[in-house]
Amino acid sequence: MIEDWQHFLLPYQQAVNELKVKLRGMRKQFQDQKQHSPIEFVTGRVKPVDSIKEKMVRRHVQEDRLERDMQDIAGLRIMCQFVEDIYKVVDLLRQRSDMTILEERDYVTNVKPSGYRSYHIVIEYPVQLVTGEKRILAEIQVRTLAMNFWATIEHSLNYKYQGAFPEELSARLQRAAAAAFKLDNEMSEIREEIKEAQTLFSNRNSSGQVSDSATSKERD
Ligand code: 0O2
Ligand code: 0O2
Repeated sequence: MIEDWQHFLLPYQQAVNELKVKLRGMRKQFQDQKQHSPIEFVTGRVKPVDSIKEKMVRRHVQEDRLERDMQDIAGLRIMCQFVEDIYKVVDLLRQRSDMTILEERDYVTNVKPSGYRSYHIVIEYPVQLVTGEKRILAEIQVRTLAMNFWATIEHSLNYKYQGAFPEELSARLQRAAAAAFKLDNEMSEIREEIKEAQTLFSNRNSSGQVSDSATSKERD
């Protein structure tokens, strides 16, 4: 029995904190180069203990297998503007020497029956502890803003209905997923135009001619 969950989760919290800094640093570097960043923003969390326990029961994970069999105790999310950016981010992650990719699940191309889309990467990440190095698993979900919008809404509805959606709601969620897919396609079509406009805007910003946008603090 894990008695001290706080102790168990400490390396995971450290990994999430470190990875958030590193992934947000990638965005900063693109901005510094006055280039379009394939990363729009990054979030991360350690799975709450109650969710870990619930998933252990649902997936029949024994406690002695928890560290290996539950891959998303440390979870990071990378949001992108365009579908193409997702694959750019995945390539960038593949090139890094500070993490090892163990698995990739492409739900962007292979959409889940629910309508869920995202690119999932499971990594092994070394955390430096005072007791030595510990290699933990973490899951990085890479998705567009539209995919994130849909997944966030669907996830909260799932809490309410435990996956058993009324038929009407289920049909609406399917239509919403299709609309998000269409939005991503439309944005991809005008991607070069948007990127050019954004580069122009950020150049003017950095030379101080135009005031900061309302959301930039949040994203940086
Ligand atoms: P809930 O109920 O899940 O919405 P910061 O101050 O920005 O450095 P902070 O305050 O920890 O750090 O927040 P951050 O990193 O911006 O975002 C935390 C949120 O990210 C969580 O919300 C999760 O919703 C979401 N999140 C990020 N990655 C994952 C993931 O891999 N899986 C899941 N399930 N969620 C993720 P809350 O606040 O924990 O609450
Ligand atoms: P959380 O923290 O509540 O998000 P499984 O868990 O059985 O679906 P597996 O093999 O563990 O499958 O991993 P998978 O499918 O690669 O990724 C699971 C995670 O992807 C989920 O975490 C969700 O964050 C996300 N996800 C997968 N399918 C859906 C979906 O249909 N809708 C939404 N909104 N998110 C989905 P958890 O475990 O649910 O935890």
